[in-house]
Amino acid sequence: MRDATGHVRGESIYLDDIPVREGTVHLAVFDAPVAHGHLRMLDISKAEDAPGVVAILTAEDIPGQNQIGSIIQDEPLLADGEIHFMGQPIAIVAAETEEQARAARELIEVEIDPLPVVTCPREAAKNGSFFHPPRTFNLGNVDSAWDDCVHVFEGQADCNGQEHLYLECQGAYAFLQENGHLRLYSSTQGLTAVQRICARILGTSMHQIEVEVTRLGGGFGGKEDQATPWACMAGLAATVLKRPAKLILHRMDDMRMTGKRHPYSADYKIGLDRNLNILAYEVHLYQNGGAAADLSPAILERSLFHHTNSYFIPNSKAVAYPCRTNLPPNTAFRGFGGPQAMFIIESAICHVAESLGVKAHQIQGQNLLDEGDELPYGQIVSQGHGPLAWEQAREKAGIDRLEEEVAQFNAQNQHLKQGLAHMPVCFGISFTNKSLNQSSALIHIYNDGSISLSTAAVEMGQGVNMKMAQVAASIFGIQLDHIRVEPTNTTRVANTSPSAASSTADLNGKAVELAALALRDRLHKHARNMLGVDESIAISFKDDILYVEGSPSKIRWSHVTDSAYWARVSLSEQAHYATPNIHFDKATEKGEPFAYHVFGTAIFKVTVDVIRGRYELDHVEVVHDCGNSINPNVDLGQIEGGLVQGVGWMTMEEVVYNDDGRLLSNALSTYKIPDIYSVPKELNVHFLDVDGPELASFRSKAVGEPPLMYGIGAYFAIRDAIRAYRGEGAFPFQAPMTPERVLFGLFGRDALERKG
Ligand code: LUZ
Ligand code: MOS
Repeated sequence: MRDATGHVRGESIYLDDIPVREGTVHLAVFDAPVAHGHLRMLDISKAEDAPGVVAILTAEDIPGQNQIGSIIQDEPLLADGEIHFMGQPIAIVAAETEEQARAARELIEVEIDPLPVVTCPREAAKNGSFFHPPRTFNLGNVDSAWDDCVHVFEGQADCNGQEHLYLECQGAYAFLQENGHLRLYSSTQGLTAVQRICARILGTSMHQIEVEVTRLGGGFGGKEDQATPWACMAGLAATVLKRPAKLILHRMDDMRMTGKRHPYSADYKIGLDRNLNILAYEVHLYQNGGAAADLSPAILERSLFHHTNSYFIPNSKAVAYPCRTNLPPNTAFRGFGGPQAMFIIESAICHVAESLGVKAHQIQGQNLLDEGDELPYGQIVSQGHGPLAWEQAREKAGIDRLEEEVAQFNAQNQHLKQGLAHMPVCFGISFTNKSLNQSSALIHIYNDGSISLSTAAVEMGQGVNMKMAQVAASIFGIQLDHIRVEPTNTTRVANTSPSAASSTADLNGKAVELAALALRDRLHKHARNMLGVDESIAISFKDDILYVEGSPSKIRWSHVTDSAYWARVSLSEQAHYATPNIHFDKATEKGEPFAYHVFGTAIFKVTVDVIRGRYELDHVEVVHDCGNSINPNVDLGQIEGGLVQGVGWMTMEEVVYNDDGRLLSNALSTYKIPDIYSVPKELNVHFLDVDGPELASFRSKAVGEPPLMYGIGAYFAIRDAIRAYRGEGAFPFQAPMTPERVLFGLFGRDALERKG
C-alpha cells in the first residue's frame, strides 16, 4: 500500500491538514433546532456583534440558485422560510477563528411555527408523501403463483439506518484566485457534483470552479452527495467575503446534520412448494428517505434490483415507496439500498425455516441463482459463481463438524447458546444510472521516464490509487515507483462520476488501460526506430528494461522516453471509457443494467450470553469472488472491513431519533460502532479461484460494497442462538440485534418490560 507510510507517520494530507492562507475565515453552521415548521423570525444581530465575527450569511446572500438537489431539485442550501428536518442549515457564521464562529453561532435566535413531524416511512406513505411514484419490479406472475405453493408465510421486517462515521468529518476549504476563479478543496467522493452545484449556487459557470481532492479519511457513500453543501458554503463565503474560507464539521455537528443509511420497513409474503423451492415472493419496501430526495431514488432502485438477493425466484414482485419524512435526508451508504433488501428476503426465508422447523440453509442452498437464471429485472446470470462460493464456504468452514459442535455445546450449556447462519450475496456491478458508467484518465510521461497519472478516482482509503498505479505499471512494464497518482482535480479530469458503486477501480482502471496502451504503442514504435528494426521484431518492457525478441537489451525505459521527447513524440495521452452494452428501460423495468455480478458466501458461528444479552462472533468463513485480483492485500482489506461494517450495522449500531425528529444517538457515547474486539475471533477469507469478467479492469472484480452484506449473517446467527434457548415462537425481524433486542428475543419484550 503506497499510502501506508504516510498514514502511520501522520504525513498524509487530509483536508484539515492543508495549510491555511493568511486571512482565512472559519465557518460554523447554524442549523434548525426543530424538525418541521415555518421560519418566522431569524435574528442574527447579537451574533454579528460577537467577537471576531466577520459576517453571517443566509439564503439572501446566495448569488445564484439556492438549490443543491441533484436527482430532484428539492433541497435548499440554506433554509428559505421552511424547515424540514432538525439539523437543516439556516445560516453560516464566518469569524476570524473557529472558536469564535462556534461561539457566535449560539447567539443566533430563531422563531419557528411548528408543523407536524413525521419520522416513520409508513406514516409518510399513508399521507402519500413520496419523492416520486412507487416503482414495481415484476418477474413471472406472483398473483397466480400462490395457488401452487404448499407453504405461504407473511410478515414484516425492519432494518435501521447507519451512521457513516468516516474518520474524517465533512469539510471544505475555498479561496478565490484571479478573475473570480474559485479553488475548492472538498472532502468529496464526487468532484463534479461539487463543481456543478457550487456553480449553481454562485450563479457562475463550471469552468470558474476547480475542485481538488487528495484523499478522504473514509467516505462509505456519505460523501457521494453530502459533501456538496459544505463545499458550497465554503465557496459561497470565499466569494462573498473575498477571503479564504474553511469549514470542518465537528463530529456531533456532522452526525446531527447529515443523512445516513436509509431505514427500511417492509411487508413480505413468500411461497414455497413441498420441496422447499421458493416459487413466489412479494415485498413492499418503505424507504425512509428523510426530508429531501438526495440519492434516495437511485438507492430505492438498487433495493428493487437486489430484492431477491442470491436466489432464483420464478415469480416475484417488489413495490418500493420512496417516503419523505422529517429526518435529515438519508443518502448513499456502502451497498446503496441492496443490504436492506437482502436483510428483508433473508428474514422471509428465516421465517419459513423457523415455522417449518428446517434449517434456513436448506432453503437458501437449494434456491441459489445459477448460470442462465433470470433476475427480476430481466438480466440473465452469467459467470454465476453463487453455488460454487456456497459449496466452498461450507467446505472451508467444515460445516458438518461446526453443526455438531454447536448442537453439542447447546446441549451442554444453559446460559450460553451458539448459533449458525449462512449469508450468500449477489451484487450487481455498475451504476444503475447508466450515464455514470464512464470515466477518463490522463497520463503524462516526463522525459526522465517518470509518470503523472490522473483519473476521476478518489482515494478514500480503499486503495484505488495503488490499483491505478499497478494497472499503468503493468502495461508499461516498469517499476511502480515511476508513477505518481495525482490528487483528483476537475481541471485534469473533467466530468467525473462519483467514486462509488464499487466501480471506481473498474471504470478508471479501464480508462488508464486505454491511455497507457496508446502511449505504449507510441513508445514501442519509437524504440523500434532507435533499434533500427521493423514491426516483425517483438519488443517489450519488463522491469524498466527493453526486451528484444525476448532478450534483455541495454536500453532502459528512461532512455526511450527521453529519446522520444527529443524526437518530438507526444508523451501525453487522455482516454475515455464507457461500459459497453449495459442498458435499462424504466418503462418496463427490464434490461441488462450490470456489467457483471459479484458472488460470495459467509458462514457465521456466534455465542450468545443468555444472561447479559451479549454475543461474540466466534468464527466467520468467507468465500468471495474477486475474479483475478489486481491486489489481493487491498481486496482482503475491503472484504474484512466491509464485513465488520456490515456486522456493526446488523448488531450494534442503532440510529435513534425521537418523535420530534431529534437524533438521540448523537455521539460515540450513544452510538456504538464495531472496534477491534467486535472482529470475529476467527475470520478466514478465501478468494474463489475463477477468472473474472472482461468488463472488470484486468478481470479484477469490484470489491468495495459486496462484503458489507455478509454482515447480515451475524443477525441470523444470533437469532439462531436465541432460538436454541427459547425454542418455538416468533419474535420480530428487527435489526440491529442489539443486546437489548437479544434479551427481548430470549424472553419476550412484554415479559421483560413488565418484570422490569
Ligand atoms: N451510487 C450511485 C451508487 O449513484 N449509483 C449507484 O448505482 C450506486 N450503487 C452503489 C453505490 N453507490
Ligand atoms: Mo457509494 S454507497 O458512495 O458506493
